[in-house]
This record gives sequence, C-alpha cells and structure tokens, in this order.
Amino acid sequence: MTVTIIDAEPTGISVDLDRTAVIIIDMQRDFLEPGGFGESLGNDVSLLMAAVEPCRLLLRGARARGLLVIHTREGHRPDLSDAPRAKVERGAPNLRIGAPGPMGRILIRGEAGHDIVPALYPLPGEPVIDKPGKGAFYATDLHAILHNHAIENLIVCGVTTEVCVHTTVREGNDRGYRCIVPGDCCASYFPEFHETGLRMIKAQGGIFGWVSDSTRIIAALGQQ
Ligand code: TIU
Repeated sequence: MTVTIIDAEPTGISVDLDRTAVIIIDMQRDFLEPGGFGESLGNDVSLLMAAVEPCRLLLRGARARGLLVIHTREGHRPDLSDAPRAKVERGAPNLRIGAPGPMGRILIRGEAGHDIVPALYPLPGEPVIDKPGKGAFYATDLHAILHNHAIENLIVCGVTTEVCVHTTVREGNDRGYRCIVPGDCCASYFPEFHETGLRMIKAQGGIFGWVSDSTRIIAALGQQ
C-alpha cells in the first residue's frame, strides 16, 4: 500500500498508488494530427495537440512509479459489423465511419489514422482497449482488467473532454472507481466544452470525480 494525496478540486484526494491506473483515452492520429479525420471535419487540431506533452510527462511519471497504464482507441471492425447503423449513418457520406479518409478508412481498426500518436505510444505489455463506443467500459473488457489488478482509482486523460473522457468518467464513477481528471491532459475541439466539462465533473462536491492537472499529479507520484 502506497498512499499519497493528490491536490485536486473540489478537494484533495488520498489514493493508494498500488490501486491506481492511468487511462489514456483515444489519443489517435485521426483525432489529433494535421491532415487527419478531425481536421477534415473543419476542427482546429492544435487544440487537441496541446494535451500531448502534459500526457507524455504524466505517463513518464506513472510508468516510473509502476502504475498500471491503459490506452484506448475508438474504432470499428473493417466490415463495420460492430458499428451501429445510427452511428454509421451520421454526417456527410464521404466523412462517415468506414469511408476513405486522409489516413485510411475513418475509425477503422488497423488503419494508420486509428493508431495512437507516436509521443504516447503504448509500451509492450500495456493494455490497449479497442472500444466501439464513446465510453471505455461499454462493450470492452476494461472493467475485468481493472478488477483483476485490484484498481480503485482512475486517472483519466485524453480526448475529447466532453465526449469520450466524460463518458468514461461517468461509466467509471457508476462502477465505483474514484476518477481523477488532469485537465491539461484532456482537450476538446471546443474550448468552452472543455472548460464546462471539467466544471461538471467537480461540481456538487465532485459529482463525477476530481479535477487536477499533470503538475500536481506528478508531484503526488513522487511524494511518498
Ligand atoms: N474520442 C472521442 O472523444 N471521440 C469523438 O468522436 N469525439 C468528438 O469530440 N467528436
């Protein structure tokens, strides 16, 4: 047992690092890189790129401390058999899931754009969860992996704040995990959604969890 206190809002939180995992949500090339799917939708991907360096530093600290690190990727089977029609049919036909995009077929497993950005690439042995939905628990083995590692606390990073990070935090909170979100390790194409998304997590005494940042969490990792 290795207890440390992470400075956070609405309160500091005491966690056992031996029961704490870092989850990096969907830091995929198609969402983040210039020339990818996200940019082809008209988004400013530099907003998302801002989260890469804080995530890299947090990952380095977490790996050095021996925390379980888990990565997720949003995407579907090449035959789209796991993609609901309601999801596939959304948006302009040439920008739909499975359509040819600038980095391969959009949100299809195995395509270049579906892969994780080089700066945050998983190390051998770190679980990578391929998820068909926005939340990392839905239709995946994430809960089983966390349970088998006796994890109680999740540090949730990634993109986008109000979509896949938020959905995962809500799912995790309802499953009994304490969810801590380093705000600078998350990002959105919509800065106001990012800010409001973080405020929603920590409102009402921490209705979904806690909000901190990479600097304070890295400090806590070295504190014990
Ligand atoms: N990973 C994730 O958030 N998927 C999205 O589709 N996000 C958007 O904000 N579109």
